[in-house]
Amino acid sequence: MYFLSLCYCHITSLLCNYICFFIYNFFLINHPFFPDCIKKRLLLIRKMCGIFAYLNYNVTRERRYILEVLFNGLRRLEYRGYDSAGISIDLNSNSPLVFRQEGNIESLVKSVYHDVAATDLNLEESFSVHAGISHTRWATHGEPAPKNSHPQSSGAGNEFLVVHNGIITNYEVLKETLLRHGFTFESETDTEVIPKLAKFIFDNANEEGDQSVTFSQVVLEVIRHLEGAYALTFKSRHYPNELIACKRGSPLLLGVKDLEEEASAGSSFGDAKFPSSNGQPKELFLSSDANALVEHTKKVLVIEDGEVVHIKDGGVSIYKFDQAKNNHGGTLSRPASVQRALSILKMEVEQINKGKYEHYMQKEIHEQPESLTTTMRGRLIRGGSCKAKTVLLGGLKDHLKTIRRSRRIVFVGCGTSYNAALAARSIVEELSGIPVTMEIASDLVDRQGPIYREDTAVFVSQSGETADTLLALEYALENGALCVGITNTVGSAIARHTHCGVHINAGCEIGVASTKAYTSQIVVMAMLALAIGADTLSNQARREAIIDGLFYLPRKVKEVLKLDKEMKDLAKLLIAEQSLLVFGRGYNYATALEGALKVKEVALMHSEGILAGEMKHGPLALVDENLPIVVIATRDSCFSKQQSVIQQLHARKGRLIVMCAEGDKASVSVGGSSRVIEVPHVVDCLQPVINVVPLQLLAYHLTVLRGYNVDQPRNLAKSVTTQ
Ligand code: UD2
Ligand code: GLU
Ligand code: MG
Repeated sequence: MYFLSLCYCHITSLLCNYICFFIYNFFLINHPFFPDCIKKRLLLIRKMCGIFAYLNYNVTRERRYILEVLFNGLRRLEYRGYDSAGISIDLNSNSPLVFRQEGNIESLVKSVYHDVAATDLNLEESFSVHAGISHTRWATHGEPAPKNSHPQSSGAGNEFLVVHNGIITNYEVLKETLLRHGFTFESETDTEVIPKLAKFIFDNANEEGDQSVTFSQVVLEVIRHLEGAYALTFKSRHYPNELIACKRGSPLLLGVKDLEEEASAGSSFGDAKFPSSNGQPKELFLSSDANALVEHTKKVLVIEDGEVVHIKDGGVSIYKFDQAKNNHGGTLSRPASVQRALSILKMEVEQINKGKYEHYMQKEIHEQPESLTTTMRGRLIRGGSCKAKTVLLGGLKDHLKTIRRSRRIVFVGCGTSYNAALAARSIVEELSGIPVTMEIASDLVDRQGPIYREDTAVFVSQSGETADTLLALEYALENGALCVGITNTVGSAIARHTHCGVHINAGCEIGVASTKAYTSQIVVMAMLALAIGADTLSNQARREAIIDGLFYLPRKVKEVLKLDKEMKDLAKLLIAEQSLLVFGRGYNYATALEGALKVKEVALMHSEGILAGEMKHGPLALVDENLPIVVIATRDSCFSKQQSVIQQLHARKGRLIVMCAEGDKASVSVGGSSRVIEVPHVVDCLQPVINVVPLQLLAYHLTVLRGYNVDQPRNLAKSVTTQ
């Protein structure tokens, strides 16, 4: 009905608009025969930001407390996007207040308390039930400014308020239609059409005499018209103390804290009851990320695409949005609810605190001995004398035969994850005997490069939500390859859509520049090589040596972390430089790329990782007595070649910083002029795990000394969920 009425106004206006609208709404949204792959592709184009909502039910909370819960939620999510933020709480149940501010969360906090003081809003006023929503934005449509921040509103009186993570791809046609119906728009966002559409649908239902239309019915009708990717949370003056959450593409979780249960027994997996409206006091949370939930509760529901979650009277109902079913009826149909179970988060609050460290990146660099231990836990079998040393990757054991039979292994990733795969490439080739090719995810999709049924495609992503990698995964699935995921995030899109995979279990990584996830990824891929090669007798001794190496690796990483002070001193020397080159080869070509990437990402200094074998084919022209150059020359089959690279750079008066194995100082410093970083020696294929650590420390200290934001570098977000 609404769809038809929306269409009608277009027919009566511009024909071209009509055609456009028709194509979008009828074909893209409703037509069952529209190719799924195109629909899916649209869903993957999305941005990352944070949604956090808090609803207290039958438990008295002061306004100040509610505000602080929301602010803390946003602080936990700030790493996901940080150009502006906003919040909505109630003045009373019939009039929501909205606060929006550009800049980081602290500027929002400041402006809220400033406004509160200016308007004499009582912070001590308490509510036995209250629904608050908040948002941290990473702009896609419209500059960071208060008017473009979320919540976006249906207009005067804030009848409907929406916070949105993602992109609405058909917002232009929806906006035109709404404009024709007399709506005026204040922001440049795509999001603003959503609350306005909600009001339009709500008003129409009421005009038609359907006074009892529920909040979930309104939202189900709204999302029927939305194309693109989103996580959404709705709040409305017409439905006080209720919240609606839904998603397609972008992640969203519900957290439930049952206060009575907590007071009596404490909760274990067994009693994770689904919240019902039984009057028991509880607190409910919605969040883009488990990070912001874990301090409140571990009982969560990972909301799935197409689900609409309705929180009302302390109960939660879930409705399934069925895209194929179009609603042609005069009134909004009553949806049937579905049953879901809560699950328990395996995350501790300590994991998301900085502890004794000043920055998350610093903490994450220093916790690598522990994160690597966790990555390998239960997966390395180094049994007694009769037991062979082997690895066990639970997620792959049923697929190893297929992988061994594949003609080619294709590693797909972006940024740091690509570098990790590159670091593991040669050991996978060596132990599996299968050719390994490397693909940058976006480039594979751009080229539509050949992927065959006989290929094993391995998708590497810390967050498991990287849009480019997801698109490449979808492409490989369409082409029939066996798709393997390597990700740090259980339940992420890549973990769900791959045929099988390995969770790296590195623990939550909050610093935008990846550090501990990189080393854990390498270790997982080395274990992957060991698992694939496990059926070959000829390389058994080599495999056992690597397993021993893995076993000692955390200890060696602990040793290399002692270089912290030395790297800080080096950073002091380099603080004013414009540029830094890093030369590596073999196993450590990836280290050169990753070291340079870290410096670029956080210290905002130009830096390039160069394959040392390519030196004579161009980069040598840059060498002079000013440009600092790091050369990685640890012990492996390329060592003598790196010695000769050092000679040649020295001959051009290069300003060298050489990384070598302990005890090798004399063999790498020509004429005693270069600075030397000595690192512990480990088995060659694991050496990249050790070698990257001093470079991570260098990037970290350079950033701090140059006065830049370490954890939230300029223009970057933790998970790049946009193309
Ligand atoms: C699983 C459990 C772990 C513990 C262990 C006991 C999970 C997430 N892990 O760890 O908690 O109980 O068993 O032996 O419950 N997968 C993908 N794509 C990816 C990543 C993983 O499909 O990108 C699949 C994988 O094939 C497997 C499942 O997810 O079926 C869990 O993978 P994992 O690496 O966590 O498995 P495992 O055995 O180490
Ligand atoms: N597309 C929306 C905007 O630009 C939401 C962006 C986000 O995910 O933060 O306002
Ligand atoms: Mg990255």
